[in-house]
Amino acid sequence: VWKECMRDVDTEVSSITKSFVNHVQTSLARQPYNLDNLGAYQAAALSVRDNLLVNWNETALQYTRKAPKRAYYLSLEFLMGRTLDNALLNLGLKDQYSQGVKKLGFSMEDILDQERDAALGNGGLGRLAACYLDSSASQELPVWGYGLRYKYGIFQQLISPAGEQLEAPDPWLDNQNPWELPRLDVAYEVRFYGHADRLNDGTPRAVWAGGQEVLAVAYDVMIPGCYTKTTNNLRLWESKPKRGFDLNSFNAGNYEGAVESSNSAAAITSVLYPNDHTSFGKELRLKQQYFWTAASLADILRRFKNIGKPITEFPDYVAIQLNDTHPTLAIPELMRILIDEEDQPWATAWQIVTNTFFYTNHTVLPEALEKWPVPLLEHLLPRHLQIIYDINLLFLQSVEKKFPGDRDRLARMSLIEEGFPKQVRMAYLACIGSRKVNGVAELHSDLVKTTILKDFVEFEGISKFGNVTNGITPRRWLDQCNPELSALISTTLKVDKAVWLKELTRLEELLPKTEDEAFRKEWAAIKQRNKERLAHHVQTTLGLTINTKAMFDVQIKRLHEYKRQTLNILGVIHRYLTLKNMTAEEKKKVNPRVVFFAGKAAPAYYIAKLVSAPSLPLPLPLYFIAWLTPFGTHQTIRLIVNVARIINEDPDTKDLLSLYFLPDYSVSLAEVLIPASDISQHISTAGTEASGTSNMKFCLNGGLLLGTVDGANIEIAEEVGESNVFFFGHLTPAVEDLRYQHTYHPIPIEEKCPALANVLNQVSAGLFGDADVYEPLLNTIRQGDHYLLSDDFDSYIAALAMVDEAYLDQTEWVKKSIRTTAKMGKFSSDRAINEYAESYWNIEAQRIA
Ligand code: 26Y
Repeated sequence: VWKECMRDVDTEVSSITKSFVNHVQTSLARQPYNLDNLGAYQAAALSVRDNLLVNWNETALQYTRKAPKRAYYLSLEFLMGRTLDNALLNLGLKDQYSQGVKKLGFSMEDILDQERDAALGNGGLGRLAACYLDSSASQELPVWGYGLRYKYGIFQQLISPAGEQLEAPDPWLDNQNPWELPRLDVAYEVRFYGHADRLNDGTPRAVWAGGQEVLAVAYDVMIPGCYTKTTNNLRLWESKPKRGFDLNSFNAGNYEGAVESSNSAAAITSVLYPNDHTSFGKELRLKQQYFWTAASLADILRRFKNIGKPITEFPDYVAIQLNDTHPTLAIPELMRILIDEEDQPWATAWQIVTNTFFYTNHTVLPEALEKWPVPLLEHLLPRHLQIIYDINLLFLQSVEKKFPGDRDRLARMSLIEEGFPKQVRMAYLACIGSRKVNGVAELHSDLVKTTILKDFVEFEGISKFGNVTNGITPRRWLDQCNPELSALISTTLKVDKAVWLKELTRLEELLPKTEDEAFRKEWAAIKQRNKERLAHHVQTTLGLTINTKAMFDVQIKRLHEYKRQTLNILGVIHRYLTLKNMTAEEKKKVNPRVVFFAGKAAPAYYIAKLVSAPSLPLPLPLYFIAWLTPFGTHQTIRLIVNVARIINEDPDTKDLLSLYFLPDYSVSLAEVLIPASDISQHISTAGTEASGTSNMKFCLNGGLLLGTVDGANIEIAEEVGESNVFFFGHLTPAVEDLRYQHTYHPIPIEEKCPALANVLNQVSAGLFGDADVYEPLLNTIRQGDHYLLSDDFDSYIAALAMVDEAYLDQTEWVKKSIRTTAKMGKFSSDRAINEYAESYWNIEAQRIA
């Protein structure tokens, strides 16, 4: 067969097999006859890459020739997942390749399964960046991503038999990565430390010299659009020592000293910080942020200069989107370049800067808002601190002008927060340095405007502040993860998926089909097969047998107090206790339920284990915080695992209720879980989840939503109709008052919510073992209860009961499911990215011929 394939080049499939065999023999230097699945994956990937490269080169060439305005998406996280399947689908080559590898004795499914996830992100913010790249390319928009090429992505999560989260490094680059192109010719020097001396020559210029210089080297990742030639670029920077090692120390016999600086340079991009929503003020993290923004800006500037326009026209050719405050140093960095290197007056420089940047806020939780200690900045980036102080001075002068004598306001709005140490408020810097500021769902954008940036709205005017509701790419989150549903939609709509995948509102044409019984049957059968696919996955990976006749109830997301996985597990215990008290007759009416959890908790000590970077002695409180944070969420995992152990073995209940914590949640696992869900939970305390995006993914796949009136849940309900979602809990305006009550007029939990008190007491009594371990977690609910579990528990249980009842009427349930999918058009990331392109960046689609 192999020889035959080499000869036959007439058909597309044959040319695929030919290129495959060619890569096996040349790129991999292996023999075709004893190739394993990993080798087959690599050969297939290299062959697909050849296709992408042609388009990628063509795209780059045309952008250079036409020099349109471009946008750059700066994100410390890109949670890409796997690439091969996505590339095949976007290129429209999946069937051909499947046939090709089959001819050679491989199965496409096995080959796809060999690929490791590129997991360079924590969660929502990183996956959003990945969806936006897919949409930019698919919409033919000239958008590049800039990020870091971490050697280790998000840690691998293992769960010990006792239910503890263990973290192992994720050395995702250990196998060769066929999707990146090392660009050793694209490199920039980045400086740290040293000293900054103002010239005091009547200009604002200064000279920054000395310190440490490291090299940023580019690695390019091709981003193919769906059914278009456009193939954009994601440029990831790797840090390298500027010189290999210090020859003097080496000659003096000091080997460790000789490699020290090279080690510390390499450490910069060694590992993704695994915390989202809790900022620690660590030096290495700040180094990452500067290293990445400096290299990206240098690269963007070089490209702009090739056009040959005056620097004042920079914002006519460049828009830069800041994905949260993580790249905010780009603002003082561009000021530094314009002033110190381009010799621009301050006002001109500030004009350019504030017309170039756009800032997206992704959270209003105080612990996630970045603040950098002034002493740390002064030490690491002395020139940038000067510039930040200058920006602040001029800014506060203008505030004083508008609100004369309002000293409180000046203190509130200052970029510098007083204290020990003083800290720079990065969200404020991002806000005043940008042209537009946006939140990620209607409610969240309103909260940004009325809480954390209220003073800035009053000062700068409301029109600077907007909303772009998040979106998800239907390519990965429907066509790729749920091929059967995708095929059914194409048949039903009587259009090729190439059409509706890019015009997602066409899903509305499914609506009349809710009344078509044969269609409903087919719809339900696909859901059932997806449940079986998940069960098969769990069986083969964990050896557990799952009841596929049950309702599948899923909560998958980072573990966080505010996301309230604890509420879910306490609800499960409540259900268990209720079942235990039922008669056999009563139990007959109960629909079986399987509850799935997955998600990673921020680890306590992780970075220290992976890198040993020199660290500036920080003030004690900062160290202290780093010791304290993640324990609650670790206890929640432990509780889930131990509850599962008891419940899944209880002969009285196990047919009606079972529970699984699937370890090592990832994009690839999500692709199996989401299409299998009947109901998914998005149950954050109102006002805390900025948007959520997995809620959109579940609904797009016909899963119903159980949630609070928070984030994008609200807009989903607006689209699909409130009768098709299960809402519960207090609303955002009530939260502040409730918290006040908890602090100043606490009501004992026995009185306030007896059902919850009973559940907590059973856990305390040791029903699930380890009673002592859970006590701190339970006490956060009994006292303080910052996330209002005791306020929402009763309505949560009521909502769960409504789900049960609705599920009994399968006809009506399937109708809800179809309606939900049909109304998800708004949540395509194509819509979102077009809003950014039109309302903010002012860029246009470029047809690549
Ligand atoms: C400062 C540092 C510790 C930090 C690192 C990562 C802070 C925050 C983050 C990540 C935040 C994040 O993922 N936010 C999520 O963004 C999604 C996309 O907009 C939203 O859907 C989701 O509600 C929000 O929590």
